[in-house]
Order: sequence, then C-alpha cells, then structure tokens
Amino acid sequence: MNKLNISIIGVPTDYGQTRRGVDMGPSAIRYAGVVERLEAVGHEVHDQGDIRVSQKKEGTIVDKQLLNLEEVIDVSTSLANSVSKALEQKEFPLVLGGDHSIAIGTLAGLGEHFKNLGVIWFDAHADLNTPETTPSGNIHGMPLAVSIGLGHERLVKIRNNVPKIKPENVIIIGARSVDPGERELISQQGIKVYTMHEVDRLGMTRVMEDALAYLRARDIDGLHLSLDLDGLDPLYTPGVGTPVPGGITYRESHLAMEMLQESGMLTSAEFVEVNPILDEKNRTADVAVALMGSLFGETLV
Ligand code: B3U
Ligand code: MN
Ligand code: MN
Repeated sequence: MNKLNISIIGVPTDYGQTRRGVDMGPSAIRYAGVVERLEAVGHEVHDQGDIRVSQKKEGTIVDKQLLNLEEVIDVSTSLANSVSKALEQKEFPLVLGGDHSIAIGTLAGLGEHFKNLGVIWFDAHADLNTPETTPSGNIHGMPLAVSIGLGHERLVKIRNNVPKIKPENVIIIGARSVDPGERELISQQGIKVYTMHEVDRLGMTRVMEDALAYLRARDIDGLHLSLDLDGLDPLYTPGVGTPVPGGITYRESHLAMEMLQESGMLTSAEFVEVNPILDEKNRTADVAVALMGSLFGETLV
C-alpha cells in the first residue's frame, strides 16, 4: 500500500436539499473515528477542519427549481478552493459531506488539476437533473449534470473551468431511482451506468473489474470516488435523506472499496449524505468510516 498524505475537508452544509441534519455529517464521521482509522493503516492524516458555511442569506430571490442557489454557490466556491489547495500541496483530498451538492465544489477543484479525470459515482440516484428536469428543486440531485457543464450558468462556471469532467469518464454504480430527464441525459451523453440490475446480474466483482478496465482504456489521469451513502441499502445506512430499498450490501460495498484500493488509481474521494438526525446510533457514519478503512488499505488479516 502506498502511504498517502490525506487532507480531510469537512463540508457541513444541508443547502442542497430540504431535510435538516445532513450538515452534521462531518462531525458524525469524525466522531466515528476517521482520523484514527486512516492513521492506523499508516497514512499521514491532516484534518483541515470544516469549510465555513454561512447562515441562510435573507432577501435572495427564491427559485423553486434551484433551492438555496446563492448558498450552494458560496459553499462550492470555498470547497473548490480548499480541494485545489490540497492538490497543490500534493495531498489526497478526502471530502466529508454534507449533502451531495458539495460534489459541485469538489469537482470544480479537481477539474483544475486533472484534464481527463475518471469519476466513480456510488449512488441510488443519478444526480443528473437540471433546473428544467428537477422534480424537487434540490441541487443535491444535480451535481453530475453541473460538472459535465449542464445546468445553471453560475454553478457550471464555478472557478471558470467548464466542464469539469467528461461525461464518458463517469461511471454510476448502484442506481435504482432515476428520473425521466436523467435517463435521457444518460443515453444522450454516453454516461456508463451499472444499475442494481447489473450489480445483481454480474456481481460486484465483475462490475468493478469492468468499470476499472473501462476507465483505464480511457487513459484517465486521476480517479475520483463520490460515494453517496444512500447507494447502500438502507438496512446498513439508515441515516440518509432519501433512502431507496434494494441497494448495495455492506459486503459488496466493501469489496468495491478494496478493489479500488488494489487498482492504485484513486486520487481523491468524498463521502456524502450522512444525516445523524435520521440515523440510528451513528451507524451510517460508522459504515462510512469502515468503507474508508477498506478504500485506504485496511486488510482483514
Ligand atoms: N432525483 C431526485 C431525488 C434525489 C436525488 N438525490 C437524492 N434524491 N438524494 C431529485 O430530487 O433530483
Ligand atoms: Mn447523490
Ligand atoms: Mn443519492
């Protein structure tokens, strides 16, 4: 295993959706022992603390298709800065959410340093909505669309580099709740998706082997993992805002993390949507930290 300098960046925001509590995700994950766990594997861990997330701005125009737009722009801009800074210092960014809207900032920061970044998106959802297709107005359902250059101009243009990633470098794993507009984008943009159907049919080993081989063949210069805890079955991760039954098991998700570790391809990661208020005794944060253990090289014997 390669010893890394890991930079932990907490993003205590709930502005990308409407259920309170997900802003406490970074605390819950720290409380579950992330720093100690990664140090025990042999990495150097620098916890940078949390990004500053301001109170809700009063008097801004409410756009029902883009809830909390100004606040999300603010958070994304500071996060992009921090991610970029970590990379300049040769650190491995490990971002803790917060809801999944934070991926807009993470990918804006990464997009500056990687010209052909691969992205593995573990999620029950596709997060490919735009202001035109969103059923909720929640920006946490839009970060992948924004990052390939589709959506509100001010979100797409954070840090000016548009787009941050190429749609054909994205692989979604675990999808089982996809909206009509998202389906259209998936086929139109050539995004690779392993839904739960493929996970069941092929097994996680094949899914990960195929996914990694596909990205290798695309000659990527970095690999980002964006892991939404709702990608797992709510049996294992009940503390998420939009649980969807029929998800990835505890064991399948660990296997996927171990295979990512073995590949030696990973250059950044984020874990999102841990909501301690909806959780049972911090179980979801515990699972998040256990997955990070596997991702960063813990072995069983
Ligand atoms: N696709 C729906 C629901 C959703 C997306 N992400 C989560 N839920 N966590 C939407 O609102 O865009
Ligand atoms: Mn998501
Ligand atoms: Mn999700």
